[in-house]
Amino acid sequence: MKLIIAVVNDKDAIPLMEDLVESNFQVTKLASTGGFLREGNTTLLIGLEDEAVEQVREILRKNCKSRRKTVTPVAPVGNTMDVSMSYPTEVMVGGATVFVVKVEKWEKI
Ligand code: 2BA
Repeated sequence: MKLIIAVVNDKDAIPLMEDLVESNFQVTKLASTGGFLREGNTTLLIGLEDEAVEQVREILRKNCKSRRKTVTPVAPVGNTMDVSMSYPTEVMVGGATVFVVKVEKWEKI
């Protein structure tokens, strides 16, 4: 038994969940926030049998796209705290960040 924890882009979450449910997987959607961009993303919890992990990884690959995102952190300039300057940089976000975790016990009470 495994638990897949997948952090995905909000835009990919709905079609991805539809695909998972159509394929008879159970999924829980959590609203989450990335620590670096401080933007909303979606975390999915998928409990499944070991032999189904590859099928879910394939569904994730099919539905989750990488996207370029421009970040503009604000850096202080000189010694003054109130003057700042922005340095836009580009980061590549996703497709999906996927953790596959061993589940010791799974029960519905
Ligand atoms: P964020 O933390 O908002 O990160 C968004 C993207 O910014 C990352 O994309 C990566 O390209 C870049 N990035 C993150 N930290 C960085 C840093 N210290 N310096 C430079 N660039 C950095 P992804 O790697 O595709 O991650 C997408 C989202 O997945 C993350 O959003 C975070 O919510 C989650 N995530 C990724 N790795 C994780 C991990 N090891 N543990 C927990 N969550 C993770």
